[in-house]
Amino acid sequence: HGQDLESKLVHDRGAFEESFVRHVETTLARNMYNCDNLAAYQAASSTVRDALLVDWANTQQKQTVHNGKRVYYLSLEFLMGRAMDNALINLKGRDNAAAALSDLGFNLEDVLDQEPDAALGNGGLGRLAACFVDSLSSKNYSGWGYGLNYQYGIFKQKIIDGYQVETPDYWLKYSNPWEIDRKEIQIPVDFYGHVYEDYDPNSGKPKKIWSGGERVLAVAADFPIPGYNTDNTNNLRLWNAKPTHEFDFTKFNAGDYQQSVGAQQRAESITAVLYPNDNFYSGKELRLKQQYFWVAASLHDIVRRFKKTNKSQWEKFPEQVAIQLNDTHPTLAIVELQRVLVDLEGLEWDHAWSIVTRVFAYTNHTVMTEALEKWPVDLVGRLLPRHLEIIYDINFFFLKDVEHKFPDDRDILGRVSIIEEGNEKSVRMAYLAIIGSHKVNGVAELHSELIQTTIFKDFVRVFGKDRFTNVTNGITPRRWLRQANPQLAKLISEKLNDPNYEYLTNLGNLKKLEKFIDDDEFLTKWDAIKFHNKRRLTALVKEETGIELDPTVLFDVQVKRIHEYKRQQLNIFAVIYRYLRIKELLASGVSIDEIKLKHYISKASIFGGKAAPGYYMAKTIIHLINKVGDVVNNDPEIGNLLKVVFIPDYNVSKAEIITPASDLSNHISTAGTEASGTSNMKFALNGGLIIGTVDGANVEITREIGEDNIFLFGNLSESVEEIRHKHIYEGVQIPETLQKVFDSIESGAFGNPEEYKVLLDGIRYHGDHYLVSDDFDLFLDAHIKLEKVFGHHGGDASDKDHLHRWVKKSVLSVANMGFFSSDRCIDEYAENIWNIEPLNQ
Ligand code: 26Y
Repeated sequence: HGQDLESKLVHDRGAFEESFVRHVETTLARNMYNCDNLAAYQAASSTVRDALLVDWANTQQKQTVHNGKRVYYLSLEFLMGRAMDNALINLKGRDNAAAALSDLGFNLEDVLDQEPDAALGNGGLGRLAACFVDSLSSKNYSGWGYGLNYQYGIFKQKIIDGYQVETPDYWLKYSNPWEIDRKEIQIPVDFYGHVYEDYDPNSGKPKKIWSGGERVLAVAADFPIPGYNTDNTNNLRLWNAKPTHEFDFTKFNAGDYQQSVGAQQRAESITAVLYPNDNFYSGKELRLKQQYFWVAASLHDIVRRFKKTNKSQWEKFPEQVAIQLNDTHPTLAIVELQRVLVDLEGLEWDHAWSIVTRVFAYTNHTVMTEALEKWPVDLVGRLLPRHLEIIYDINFFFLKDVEHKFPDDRDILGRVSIIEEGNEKSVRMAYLAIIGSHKVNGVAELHSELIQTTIFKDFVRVFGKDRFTNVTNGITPRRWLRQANPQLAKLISEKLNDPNYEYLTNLGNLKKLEKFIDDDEFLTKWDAIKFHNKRRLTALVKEETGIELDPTVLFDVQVKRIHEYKRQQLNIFAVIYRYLRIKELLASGVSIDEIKLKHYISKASIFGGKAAPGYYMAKTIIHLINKVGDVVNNDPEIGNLLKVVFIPDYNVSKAEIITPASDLSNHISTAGTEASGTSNMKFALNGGLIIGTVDGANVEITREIGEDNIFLFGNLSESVEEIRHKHIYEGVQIPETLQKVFDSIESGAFGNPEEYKVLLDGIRYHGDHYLVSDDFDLFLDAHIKLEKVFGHHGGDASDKDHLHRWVKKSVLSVANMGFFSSDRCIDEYAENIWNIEPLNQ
């Protein structure tokens, strides 16, 4: 019966309309005469939600009966974006919903536009988790996500006078139709307190007891995750922190009622806000509290589910449960499981530890030391006294093994110890994660190689090469092709003779597009779709910034978190250089048309991304981009030859408009710093070409699509250390070209030069850690090369070869991006790390 209902709601126009009206009248308590787009979104999403819940309940039932192994993906960030379009696509109900809404007087696109982004993540790591849950469902795995239900996601970014201003993102202003409150699932989590020793009355052995000092309740909120072309609908469980019902009667009796209530209310602060740092560790107590709260609740939930069918047969635990740690943020889960098994379940230490290490696996996302978590021992001991003891014990047994293995190496013990000695002793979370896991993976080949030869090289000696592996990242083609670029997705489905879009779960099928590489009509259609998408972006830019772009010019895009290592400064310096050269040419009497013909093609440089609120250098870069935009865009001589745009508040739903509209995107990190990158995959999958360094997944993208179809430049990661060394000992050489740029900035061309002093000095006098000076001319050269190719593109129709040169590279990119589906990625994790198989539908 449930299945029928689901199918009707999504596939029967009348049933959709009926349900919509019912939700308007009952859920929203309004009537159809008083139903705006927002109300329409709420009624429509409630209808879709009702349909999802049927699949969701059936899936959970099926998985329980099957009683196979489940994977749990622990991530502090799930950057989901909007849910409704994705749900309609995955349920194959989009056309029906559009028709039904149209009958009722609404436009589907406008209704979809009402949904706030679920922005519970910072950037790549959080979006990866969102792609993974989509693939887990789509490929019929039993896999849950566990995270936190922040009331405030990543801040909203405003640009005021060219500066980033952060404002809170209160995304739950209206009730969230995708959230199923599980108020009955409440798990107590303790903090602080003390540890004492007692005797176990059963065994007569001594036993540690942790008596917590503060208790908070974790209350579950569930989000159904529909798969594409399958009924499989997994669960994303996000915890809310709530006060306990217990009351501090000592305080109450002392007459301090007000304070006692206040203390209870503070519980909710644990899940109030996502920390806005990306790739930067900042040791805040509340962040550690978030981590333990989430880890304790999730593990308790997992253990309870296991015990329901398996009682205390702990040997079976690793056969039933795989837990993936998304970076070190959930590393305390390793310690918590050891505590549950030893202190609460009474297992012997070694037996417990062998279970723990079979369950966990750890994904590393960075080699940069400033992003590695190192919690002060004092803080851990105060917040989690028993856990600190267990960490010391884990370390003790580990170091004993290491000593046994390398009796002659005096230094290795200090190097691999979980505890870093020094002024402030700290817990190296990455080391704890490696020691407590059976597999450790990086996220692209180059990155996985680098972690094994640099930050974790001692652990390769200790545990052997087999503990380390690579799983190259991927993205979900449902959202990042079908949803973001419906016209291209449709053209592909027609060309592949695949009316049901089966290629979206078999992305290797894209290869068949190569057959049409000389089909002029096809290439023209392809190009027209890019143009359509560029017009869509032009409208967004106009709306957000007031700037009018010409959609025929090259759209040169860099959107991602603002970070020195990602080198938005390299990009904006090159834009300034271009502007200065154009001005020189104009001053020497060369006409604008001649410049366009002989020197520079017309382009728009489009930037977007958030800076962590405390990251001064990143904020300076944002300011410079905006100031350059002010000057260039208002220069009456320049026209459409050059425009510079900063799109405020870059987020997932804006990415869905920006990505399909790019001709060229920048992935230009200093070699060896970007673990993988995933937006590079999104752009290439949408037919945008890449200008990039030999870093992260760019390397594998090049291998797949061919080096003729990507513009690579820059020093290689092997050379970076040596160059940095040279900078420090011999000084930094600023090339003439870059010097011109610095001179103009210092002349005040882009506002008060004082504001950019840290940025320029970091390069000139403080070692140019990110090799901007070394890669600048190489970057300019790469541009000259690629602009020759873009050149007459879309212009001179008589020059047939040239006309489609760019478009052919675009087609060849898309045709060879099949490898980068997150479905492939999840299959690799399932086979090599989790040891789980899909459930047959
Ligand atoms: C320590 C803590 C504050 C912290 C918080 C967030 C540390 C790191 C992060 C986020 C890291 C992140 O997003 N890393 C990115 O992960 C992507 C998915 O694997 C990679 O593609 C990308 O290269 C990497 O920078």
